[in-house]
Amino acid sequence: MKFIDEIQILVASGNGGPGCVSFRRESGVPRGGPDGGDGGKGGDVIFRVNPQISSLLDLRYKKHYRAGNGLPGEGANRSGSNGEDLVIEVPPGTLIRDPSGVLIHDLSEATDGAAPEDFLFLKGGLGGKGNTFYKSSVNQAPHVAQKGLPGEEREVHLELKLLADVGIIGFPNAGKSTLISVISAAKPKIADYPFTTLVPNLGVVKYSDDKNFVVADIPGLIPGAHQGVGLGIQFLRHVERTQLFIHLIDGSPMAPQDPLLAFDEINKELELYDQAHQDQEDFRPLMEHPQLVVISKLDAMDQERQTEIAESFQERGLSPLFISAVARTNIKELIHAMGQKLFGLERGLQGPQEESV
Ligand SMILES: Nc1nc2c(ncn2[C@@H]2O[C@H](COP(=O)(O)OP(=O)(O)OP(=O)(O)O)[C@@H](O)[C@H]2O)c(=O)[nH]1
Ligand SMILES: [Mg+2]
Repeated sequence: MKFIDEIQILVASGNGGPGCVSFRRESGVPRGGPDGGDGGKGGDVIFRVNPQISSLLDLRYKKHYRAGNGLPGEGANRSGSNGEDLVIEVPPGTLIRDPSGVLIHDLSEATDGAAPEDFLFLKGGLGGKGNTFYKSSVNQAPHVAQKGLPGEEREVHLELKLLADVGIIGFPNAGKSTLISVISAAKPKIADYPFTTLVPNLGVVKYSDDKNFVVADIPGLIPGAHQGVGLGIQFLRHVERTQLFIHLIDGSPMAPQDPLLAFDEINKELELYDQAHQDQEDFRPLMEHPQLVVISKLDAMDQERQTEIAESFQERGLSPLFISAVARTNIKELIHAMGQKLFGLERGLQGPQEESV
């Protein structure tokens, strides 16, 4: 199954209704004056954030979305009804782009946490004037009325970036899904072969009584990912807006490559991805995200191997955290470290109270 997080649709605002040509007909009044009403206004196209929606899935069944047309004006100076607005509901974090990729509007949450306001994208066409409008001292019986103005039609590309705080990145099989399954209620598929995860999984991690954060487990990355090799590339976009990466590296002796080499290869991919996307106006370089370096599968390595791995990273000035998701070793410590990175600033850099973890 493909994860639908991007979709292209055609949206159109409604046409204005035509004005009406009509004359009063009353008994005893042989030639009544003009009484044609105005046409109704076409409906607008509005994008609205609905926090209950978490994907663009619901929009995939239809390609064309049209607001209602304004109805024609009628006699007796009755205006036509306005066309119904088209309200397209999207999940928070949806970006609206034109088909060439230029950002039209960002429906992320407002910075104060409030839901973003409705985005009026296309206005409906104005209704035409009825012939009453054209009555003047020189033309008492105008036989003209205005056509309504046409609505607008635009192709738009909707894109959803998952709103996760933390992204777990690493090679396939590193244990990313296993980790998210022990720190959150997420229940992703876990298996002993690469590319088990085909779509991102989101999990909410409880940090303290009043603080949670969202972690995203994405499909594994491999060299060449930035050029589309493997699966991971299309999902790097999802972690672009996270504030923190867990860089997870398989430390077990069965790992296909040396942990430090694996670490470097993934970072190289991030760098190449950044180079390829640097011209995009709203892009946040992946290499600017702080990383917590985490070595997985501690239960499967002996002390000697652990020391070796630790030393190789220390030569780079890095002190990775060793965890075992299976044995639940250092999991609390990892959650604590994530929370400190995420909320440390808010708490004046003092970090959380020990007992709140
Ligand atoms: N011994 C041990 N095995 C682990 C641990 N964590 C994960 N594994 C195993 O490693 C394998 C891969 O785990 P996943 O969680 O599916 O790995 P992933 O990184 O999500 O893999 P992809 O989705 O393919 O990218 C599975 O066989 C897990 O049981 C751990 O802490 N200890
Ligand atoms: Mg996985």
